[in-house]
Amino acid sequence: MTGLFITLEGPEGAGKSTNREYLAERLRAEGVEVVLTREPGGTPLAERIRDVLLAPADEVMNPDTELLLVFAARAQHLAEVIRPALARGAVVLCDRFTDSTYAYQGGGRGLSLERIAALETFVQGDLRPDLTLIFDLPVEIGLARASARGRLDRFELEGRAFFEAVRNAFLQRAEADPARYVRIDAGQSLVKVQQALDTLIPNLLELIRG
Ligand code: T5A
Repeated sequence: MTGLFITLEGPEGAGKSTNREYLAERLRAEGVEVVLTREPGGTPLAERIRDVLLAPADEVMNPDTELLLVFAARAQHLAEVIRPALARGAVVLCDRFTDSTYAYQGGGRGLSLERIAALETFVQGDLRPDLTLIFDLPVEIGLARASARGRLDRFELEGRAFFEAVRNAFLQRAEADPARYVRIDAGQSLVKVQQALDTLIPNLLELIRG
């Protein structure tokens, strides 16, 4: 049995965590086993790597270090959580995955996409998400939502140009592969976003039940 791997992506404050819970509730109500997880993180060791990635620090993190830490956390997460869950037929709902690496380390930091792709294959083999929901919204709205929560993490301290590049990278990836990506207008009210998610549920159930 093989499960279904669904990732939720998008810039800061897009509502990925909020809507991950919503989707999980809707699928569980249909009797589906759902594993909720996130990146960077998802296991105790990967969460420690997350802390290193997100904590503001005086020493500037080299972009290659950042890239390797993201994939180190991912290797642990895949081995401990994602692959076992998929092997037993569960639906994995993951808040961020490798599209975030293409968007933040590729688009934001300007690292080579070929290098990211090489690490993607090294760490994941041929495993890719079955479906990716891109929660898209104007940068200023997302940053306002994120900063309303208080202290900013190391990424949230970046400037507007960084986040515009991140957003564009997500949109380009979505446009290049419409079979895998669904763009959700995350700048609308939460009720409207969740109405948009509701329309996806019948298709998701069809995919899950094969
Ligand atoms: N990263 C990650 C990389 O650089 N490379 C990688 O490969 C990976 C995997 C992780 C950071 O790591 C970077 C990217 C990130 O900077 P994170 O905390 O997981 O950080 O990600 P964030 O995007 O920063 O998480 P946020 O919590 O800010 O965003 P979410 O999850 O998209 O938003 P959410 O659901 O927490 O909502 C934020 C606030 O907005 C409200 C919510 O109630 C909440 O208060 N909200 C809405 N308000 C109005 N209307 C709506 N439609 C709303 N939806 C949510």
